[in-house]
Amino acid sequence: MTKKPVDPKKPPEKCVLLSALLPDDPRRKLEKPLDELHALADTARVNVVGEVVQKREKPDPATYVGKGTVARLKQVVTESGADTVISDNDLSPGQSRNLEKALEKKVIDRTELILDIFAQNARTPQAKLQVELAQLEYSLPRLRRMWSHLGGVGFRGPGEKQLETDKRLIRDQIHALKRELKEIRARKEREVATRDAFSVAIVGYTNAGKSTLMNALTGAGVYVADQLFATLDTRTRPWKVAPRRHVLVSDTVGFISNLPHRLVESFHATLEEVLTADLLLHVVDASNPDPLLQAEAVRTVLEQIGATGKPELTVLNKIDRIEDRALLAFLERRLPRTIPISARTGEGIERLASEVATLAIRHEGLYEVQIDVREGAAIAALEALAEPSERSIEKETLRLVLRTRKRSVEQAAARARDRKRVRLRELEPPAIETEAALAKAELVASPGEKPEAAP
Ligand SMILES: Nc1nc2c(ncn2[C@@H]2O[C@H](COP(=O)(O)OP(=O)(O)OP(=O)(O)O)[C@@H](O)[C@H]2O)c(=O)[nH]1
Ligand SMILES: [Mg+2]
Repeated sequence: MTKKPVDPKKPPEKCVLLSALLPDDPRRKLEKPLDELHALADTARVNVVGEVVQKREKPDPATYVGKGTVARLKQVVTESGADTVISDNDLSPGQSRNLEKALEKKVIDRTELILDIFAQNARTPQAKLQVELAQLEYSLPRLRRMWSHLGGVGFRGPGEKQLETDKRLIRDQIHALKRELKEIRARKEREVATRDAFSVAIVGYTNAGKSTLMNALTGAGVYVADQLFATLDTRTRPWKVAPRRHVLVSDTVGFISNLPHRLVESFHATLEEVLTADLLLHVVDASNPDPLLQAEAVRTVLEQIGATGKPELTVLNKIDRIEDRALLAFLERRLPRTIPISARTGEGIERLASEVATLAIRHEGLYEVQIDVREGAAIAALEALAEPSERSIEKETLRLVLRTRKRSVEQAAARARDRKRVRLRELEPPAIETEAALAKAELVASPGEKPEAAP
C-alpha cells in the first residue's frame, strides 16, 4: 500500500485547495489561512492552481462545505484544469465520495496528503512500517470509494463479497504490522532503558529547525530541508554540554496542527525518545507568522502521546531572521523558559548548552567510592565520569568523591575484578526534577542574566 516515490519526469498533478474555517478555528485570524496546506502540497510536489475558502458555522454533513461553495469550487476546478481537490478539513468517507461525484475529480483530505508525504519521506524500515500501517487504517473504511476509482465515476464497485474479502485481507495485514511494530518498540524500550546518560529530546512543529539544531549541537549530519516532515526517524547522538559532560540528544519527527490521530498512534515507536527523555527542548520557529499557534499544536500532540509534565525549555529559533526585537520579547513573555537562538548562525547555543548542563547536574548525586589501587580499569572508568571533587590515597585505598549519575557510578564500580575491593556510598541523592521543583528553583535564568556557569 505504501506509495511509490514520485516520478520526477511525470508532470506534477494540478490541484485546487479547499478549506472550511469553522468558528473555533484559530486560522480564521490569519491573513493567509491556507499557507500551511500550500506548504504541504508543495512538499508533496503537486502544483497548486487555485484556492477556495469558506467561513462556516458547522460542517455540512454531505459535503463538508456548502452547496454554493461546491459550485464555486467546480468553476475554479474547470477553469484551472485541475485534476485534484485537496481539502484542509478531514472528510468522512461519505463526504469525499459526494464531493468527488459533484466535482468529477479526485478529492483527498489533509490526512491523505500528510500520509502521502510521509510515504515519500520514509527511509528506515521502521518508518516505512509505521506509514504503511497508518495508510491501511485510513483506507479500511474508505475501501468502497477506492475501488470506485478503478472504474471511474459511475462504476458500481465490486460485489459485497469481494469487498468483504479485501477488508479481511487488510485487517490481517494491519494485525501483522502492529505485531512487528510492537516488537520494534519493545526492542527500543530495552535499548533506551540501558542508557544511563541524561537524555534530551528535540521536539517541535515541522520545519521549526530541529534537525538544524541537532546538527549544530552534535555535528550529526542529519538531513535538513525547507520542507515539511523532512525527518521521520529519530536519531540519537552525544552532545557535549560542558567539559567532560555529555548528554544524549535525539532529533524527532515534526508535529503539525490536527496531526492525524492514527499517525500519532503508529509513530509511537519513534516517539519513544520523547516519552523517556529527561528534558524536552521545544523548538519554536520565532520567525513564523504565528509561532504561538504552532507551539499550541505541539502542546496538543505532546498531550496526545502522554509526554506532559516533563521539564521543558522553549528554544526560540531562527532569531537571525527577526528584525523586530519586540516580537522576541513578546514570545519570551508568552512561552515558558525561553532561550533565543539561531541554529543557523550558532547564536545562543552556548547559553542553551549551559542551561542543559545545569539541568543535567540536578539528575546527579554525590558519591564516595573507596577502591583498592590495584583496580586500574575500574578507577579509570570512575575518573572518566567526572572530575573528582576529592581524591586521596590512604594505605592501598583510593578515595574519590564524584558528582554523577547513580547508574554510571555503579556501572564503573562494577568493573572491579574483585567486588570486595570497592565500596560505594551515596553522600547526596540527586535532586530529580519535577515541573514544580523546576519552577521553584527558577533554574532558567531570565533573559539578559548571566546563565549559571557549567562545572
Ligand atoms: N534563517 C534560519 N533558518 C533556519 C534556522 N534553523 C533552521 N533553518 C531552516 O529551516 C528549514 C527547516 O529546517 P530543519 O532543520 O529541516 O527543520 P525540522 O524542524 O527538522 O523540520 P522537519 O524534520 O521537516 O519537521 C531549513 O531550510 C533550515 O535551513 C535558523 O536558525 N535560521
Ligand atoms: Mg527534521
